Order: sequence, then C-alpha cells, then structure tokens
Amino acid sequence: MKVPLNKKILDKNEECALKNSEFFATHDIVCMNVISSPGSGKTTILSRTIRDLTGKTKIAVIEGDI
Ligand SMILES: Nc1nc2c(ncn2[C@@H]2O[C@H](COP(=O)(O)OP(=O)(O)O)[C@@H](O)[C@H]2O)c(=O)[nH]1
Ligand SMILES: [Mg+2]
Repeated sequence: MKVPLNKKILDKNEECALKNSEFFATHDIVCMNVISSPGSGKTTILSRTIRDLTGKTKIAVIEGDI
C-alpha cells in the first residue's frame, strides 16, 4: 500500500494565479512580475517606463515585499 506523505502546498497559490491569469486575459491586461535584488534598478526602470507610456496606455504598479 502506498501512503502519500507529502501534500502540494502551492495548490491555493496556483488556484489564485489561474484566476488572476483569466482576469488579465479577459480584460486585455498585460501583467508582469519584476523581481530582483534590492538596488538592482527595478524602481528606476518602472519610473522611466511609466514616464514613456504616459498618455499612451494605463499603467499601474503593485509593490510587494517578500
Ligand atoms: N549605473 C546605473 N545605475 C542604475 C541603473 N538603474 C538604476 N541605477 C541606480 O541604482 C540605484 C538603485 O536603483 P533602484 O531603481 O532604486 O533599485 P531597486 O531597489 O531595484 O528599486 C539608484 O541609485 C539608481 O539610480 C542603471 O541602469 N545604471
Ligand atoms: Mg525600489
């Protein structure tokens, strides 16, 4: 008899990600995750991108700190 000892702990996370993906797709939203070390230039590149796209498209940033 096989006794499973592990459980997928990211199930909820994947469910949530799928829901988000569907929402972005149906609303024609391009969503990207930017992750890198502190001081590597994330804020700089976002600020510049937002400046360049102002008036051309709507853009938003959600900041998360792991
Ligand atoms: N030389 C150089 N410095 C950069 C570049 N991008 C960002 N920086 C500088 O690196 C520092 C950290 O950038 P920041 O955007 O705050 O990094 P974040 O912590 O990833 O948000 C700042 O002093 C920026 O001016 C780049 O392409 N070249
Ligand atoms: Mg930053």
